[in-house]
Amino acid sequence: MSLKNDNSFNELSIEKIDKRLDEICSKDSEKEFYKKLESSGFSRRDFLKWTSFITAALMLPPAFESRVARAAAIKERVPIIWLHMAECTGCTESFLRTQEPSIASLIFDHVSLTYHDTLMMASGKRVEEHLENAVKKYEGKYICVVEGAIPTKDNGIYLTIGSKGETGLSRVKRITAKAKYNLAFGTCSAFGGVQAARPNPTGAKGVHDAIGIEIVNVPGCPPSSTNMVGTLLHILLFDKIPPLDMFRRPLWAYGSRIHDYCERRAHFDAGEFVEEWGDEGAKKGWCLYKMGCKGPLTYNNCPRYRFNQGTNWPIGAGHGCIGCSESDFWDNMAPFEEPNDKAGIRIPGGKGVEATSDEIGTVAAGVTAAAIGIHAAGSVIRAKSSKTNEKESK
Ligand code: FSX
Ligand code: SF4
Ligand code: F3S
Repeated sequence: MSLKNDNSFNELSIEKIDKRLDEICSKDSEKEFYKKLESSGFSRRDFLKWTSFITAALMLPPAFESRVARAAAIKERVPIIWLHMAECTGCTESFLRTQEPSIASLIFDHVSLTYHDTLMMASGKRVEEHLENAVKKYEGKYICVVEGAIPTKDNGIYLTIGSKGETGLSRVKRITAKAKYNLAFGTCSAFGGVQAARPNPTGAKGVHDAIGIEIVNVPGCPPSSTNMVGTLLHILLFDKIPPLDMFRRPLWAYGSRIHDYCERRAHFDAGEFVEEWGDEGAKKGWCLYKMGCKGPLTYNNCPRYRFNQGTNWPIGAGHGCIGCSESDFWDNMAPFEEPNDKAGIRIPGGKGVEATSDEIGTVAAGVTAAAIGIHAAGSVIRAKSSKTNEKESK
């Protein structure tokens, strides 16, 4: 798989994209998709609104809206093989929204989900055969999505799948090796997630750490359907992966901190904090920093696009961010509801809103860096020089 990080486009590349879409998206597929939308209660207008939303989320110019719409209707020739490892299946639920399907979930339903451990009706030997046939038939062409962590201890024996008792470790190695693109959906397959929390008895790891392959990480426990569908649409459109940060996360989705777009940020800046669950500050929607919010350490677009068709997100619902899209969040970000300073968690400062995960991302991986200073009355980020910060962290 090519990991070339190049999202530049010009007229020539738009021409190329159109040609590619002509090749892979048939009129029948488009018709079928629009029928599916209508029967699920979505009008063309709803769909157009959604395509302009996802085009903007992907940071593409408006000229791409019609192309994104076509990519969404692709059915043939982009088979997806979706593997389940050690996890809770919340990622699948996040994109499916089974109770109230969204446009994003309909797209997943429409693309050729050739193999999906959870969603297939069949079971047992037939499913096993189906997987092997799909891998053979679409070798080098399919997108492999991995959900869940890979237990690696004792040769992966703590996760076995199917009648032959194949380990998850062996299966993920085998199936990703023959894919055109590999995507890790969810923090578990990206970084190990809850399964990898100390003492991690099964030696659970994310796919990259477990088998050393290049993979696009779309973390979050679970990730939003916007981030999963957006990443997929990017690959369908450009036939290459989107630009990534140092943790292999698409920059369009994970390029900014929760804290920088948080609706409670003005209260942080004004020094207005919730001090206790249910207090006046909580009722007024003040900042949750003192209740343990990890928004200043976490890279994700939740404040902008939210979950469940934009209905809400953790901080909107009154709880701090627990850093679920960061590596080892279960160990590094806990305790989740203690004031960060009391929990010994130090937040990077000095970089302000311009900080990128590449610059301070390792903090989230457990390396303590600069401290954030909160004045008794108001709060300001003390702009310490990075050199001082480095010293402090040692
Ligand atoms: Fe992990 Fe997916 Fe958390 Fe669950 O399965 S990212 S445990 S929400 O859903 O892998
Ligand atoms: Fe929002 Fe949390 Fe930052 Fe407060 S600390 S502004 S609640 S992200
Ligand atoms: Fe996760 Fe924080 Fe978003 S907990 S869902 S990254 S607000």
